[in-house]
Amino acid sequence: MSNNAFRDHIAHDNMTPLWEVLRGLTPREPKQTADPVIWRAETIRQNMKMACEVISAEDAERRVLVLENPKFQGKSQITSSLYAGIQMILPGEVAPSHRHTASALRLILSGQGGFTTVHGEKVLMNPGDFVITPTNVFHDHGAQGTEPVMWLDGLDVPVVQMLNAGFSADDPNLRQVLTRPTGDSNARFAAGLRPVGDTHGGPVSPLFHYPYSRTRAALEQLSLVDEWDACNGFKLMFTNPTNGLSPIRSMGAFMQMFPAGFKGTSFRETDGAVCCVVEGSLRVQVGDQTWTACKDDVFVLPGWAWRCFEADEQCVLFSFSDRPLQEHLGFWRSEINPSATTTPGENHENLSV
Ligand code: 1HN
Repeated sequence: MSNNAFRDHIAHDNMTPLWEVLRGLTPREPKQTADPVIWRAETIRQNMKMACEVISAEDAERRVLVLENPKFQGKSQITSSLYAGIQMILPGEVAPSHRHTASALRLILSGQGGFTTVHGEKVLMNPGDFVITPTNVFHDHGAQGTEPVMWLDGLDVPVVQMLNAGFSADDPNLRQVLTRPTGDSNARFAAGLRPVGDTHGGPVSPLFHYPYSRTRAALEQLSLVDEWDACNGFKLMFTNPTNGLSPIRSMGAFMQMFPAGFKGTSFRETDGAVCCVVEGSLRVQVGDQTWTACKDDVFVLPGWAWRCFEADEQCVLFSFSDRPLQEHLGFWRSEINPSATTTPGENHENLSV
């Protein structure tokens, strides 16, 4: 019997020969599944302006433009494991309260007066702030100032879909009933203290608002004292204060600073990342693409694609990825490009990490 005839024969029994698919199942190294793509701030703003004419936040439930990777058309994915979108809310609008299994993280891009209510606590959001909505907690958004408020959303939707573990529910109230005063979680958990007897410490962070003023000050201090990393400049990750891990276990979020004149070493990491420029501008080389990314531009660094950063002026960059998930599973790897031109000392140091 020929190989083909054999394959067809056992297909009727829902079986298939492993020897025909083995290499595909265990590739020698990760294949690039996502394209390196950039969404320019101006395009985002123009399309969002039109979206505001087309639908209200309440009718849309969430007025969001999904950033879809061309490699995942129709799938609402920006990488194989991440969802990203840009959300806008106009003064006085309500994005109704709901909850779902997928966790969300947000980077506020523009506008004063935006707020989100998470688990009964209202949080005011300013540009540069990092806010999370942990798994399965009610959340609604609004804008109480005079300006539209826009932010970048990141969710672990593709992971939840892959595991088929998703639930969702609408809140009977359009807006949540406030059960805790604004600032409560920050007072309890952001001062290097935590209430004695507190039962947090599980996978969900009790802290869900990380103001940019603090993030910026931390980066500034790092840059005054430390040597910069040859690939990533000065890079911080957001943490859950009760365990030092990522506030969302499936996604990590980072803020990094590249000093003016930074010329980075080429490297790659297995986690695909979504990046957004918060301050300044950055020259990015990734795969076969080269961009100068400016404020509020959003771009994708596909997992295991070579990337390299250069900054003529100081740049602050936000990013999120599935790194904590990969690290938890023991999958995460990084590598410096062996053909990268670095000073011998730098290269040696980084390879030994
Ligand atoms: C969601 O609930 C929000 O709450 C934003 O702001 C984006 C994308 C997919 C599924 C749920 C939000 C979302 C989302």
